Amino acid sequence: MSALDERDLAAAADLLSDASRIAVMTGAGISAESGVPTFRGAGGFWRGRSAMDLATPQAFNRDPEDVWKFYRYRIDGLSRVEPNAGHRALVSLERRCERFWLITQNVDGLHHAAGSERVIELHGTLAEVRCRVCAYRCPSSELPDDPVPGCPSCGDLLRPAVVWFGEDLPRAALAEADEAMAHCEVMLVVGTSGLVEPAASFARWARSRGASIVEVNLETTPISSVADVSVFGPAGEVLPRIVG
Ligand code: BJW
Ligand code: ZN
Repeated sequence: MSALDERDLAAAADLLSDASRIAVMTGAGISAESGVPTFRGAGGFWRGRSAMDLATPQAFNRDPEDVWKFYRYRIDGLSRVEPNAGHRALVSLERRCERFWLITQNVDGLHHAAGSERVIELHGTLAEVRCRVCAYRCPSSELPDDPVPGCPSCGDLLRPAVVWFGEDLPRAALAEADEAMAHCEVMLVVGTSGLVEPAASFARWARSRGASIVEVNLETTPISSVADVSVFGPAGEVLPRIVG
């Protein structure tokens, strides 16, 4: 890994320290240093198959047992991972801001585990499961052991409480994200490939409403083209240096 660019770090730190209304959006990259695999790139495979092919309602309807094996593996894995310095830096940022929004695409619960108070979970959570049909929901820790768990309320199938491709995002989360983009002075975008909509468009929307954009990633992404500053480096090293 090459050294961090000190000028980019200073520019990002200046933008953040001058702002009191900050929105942060995180993706899988912030949890990579905790050992949670990302979706795209070398880490995005499970038993040789793309995670993307399993994260669809079509895959679940076709073979729920197969999709449950993948999600049980991930739910079980979460008991062994912990937040890293990147998650913790965002807790400090929340404490010092007048207004703060933490929007995450992640379903791993690590922002909550780090101590972030209000987290807007755009793509749901692995901490809960829900019925495919009725309103039944319960913690994943109460998931029955069956290969294809059934709903105790209506008898249909339980599924992870995450958002798959082609599904709508939670309405309340989208409304809060919209409020964040309308009111933030700076939007900090961390560890996302910027390929999955609608989250991929948030930085552009925030910029069109007057916000400055700071990006933290290992590499250039589509978000880099709208960012005022892109800092290239691991979030666990960069965030503690730029949030003060
Ligand atoms: C580091 C690092 C380190 C690594 N430090 N950085 C408009 C146009 C075209 C298509 C659409 C559109 N609107 C909607 C769509 C369809 C679709 C979509 O976006 N498709 C595109 C792929 C083309 N979107 C949807 O279907 C969404 N629903 C929706 O919009 O409903 C209305 C609608 C439907 C259909 C048509 C039109 C409207 C739902 C999206 C749900 C996404 N769900 C998933 C799975 C969640 C459950 C699970 O976990 O299993 O969410 S997919 C997956 O991707 C997951 C992630 O949250 C999401 C984003 O991934 P992320 O976080 O960016 O991770 P990676 O792996 O891609 O990138 C990691 C990054 O970190 C990289 O850049 C690394 O460099 C970096 N990195 N280590 C810093 N240490
Ligand atoms: Zn049900």
